[in-house]
Amino acid sequence: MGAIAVCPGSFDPITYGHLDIIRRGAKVFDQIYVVVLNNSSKQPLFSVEERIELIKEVTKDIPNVKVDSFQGLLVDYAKNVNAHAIIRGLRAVSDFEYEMQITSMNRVLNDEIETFFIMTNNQYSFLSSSIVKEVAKYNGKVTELVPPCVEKALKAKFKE
Ligand code: COD
Repeated sequence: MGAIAVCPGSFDPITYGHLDIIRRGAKVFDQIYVVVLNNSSKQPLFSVEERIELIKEVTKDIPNVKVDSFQGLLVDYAKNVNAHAIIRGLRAVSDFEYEMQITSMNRVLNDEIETFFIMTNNQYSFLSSSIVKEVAKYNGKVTELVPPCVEKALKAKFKE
């Protein structure tokens, strides 16, 4: 059995920043589960189903990626799929405090699963789903920030 990692997030919606972390993770681990979870401090724009469809579309060329969703704790999901690791991306120093908090909490909940951080690609260091939604909401161009199907979905969402 190879090494299995879970790449968790809100992915509301998936951006080129997320995709870069998934692609790089998929080169190191044998199997990656990209899982949409609920972040209780965020109010999502896209439904879980919509987010899953977009992630599936943009990762369809990566054979060792599976896309899923889960209602509950990340560590419980990780255990369900026999994962050895959690992958998270790090952008600026501002990510660090939050990441350290959830990593420590996850370790208290299950100390057998290790969290690995992948440093953002410089090109995407400023990029977040929130910034993309803000730009798209006011009709700004997001072509360099998200894959074409996500850009289309954002346009449709803000027309509603
Ligand atoms: N470059 C590099 N990495 C990036 C970029 C970028 N431009 N953009 C985003 N990322 C990384 C983020 O750092 C993160 O690692 C990942 O991509 C996903 O980001 P988001 O913003 O979509 O997801 P989050 O941070 O909202 O996800 C939080 C979870 C949903 C994973 C968390 O709330 C969770 O685990 N919820 C389930 C309940 C639980 O178990 N809670 C934890 C107990 S404390």
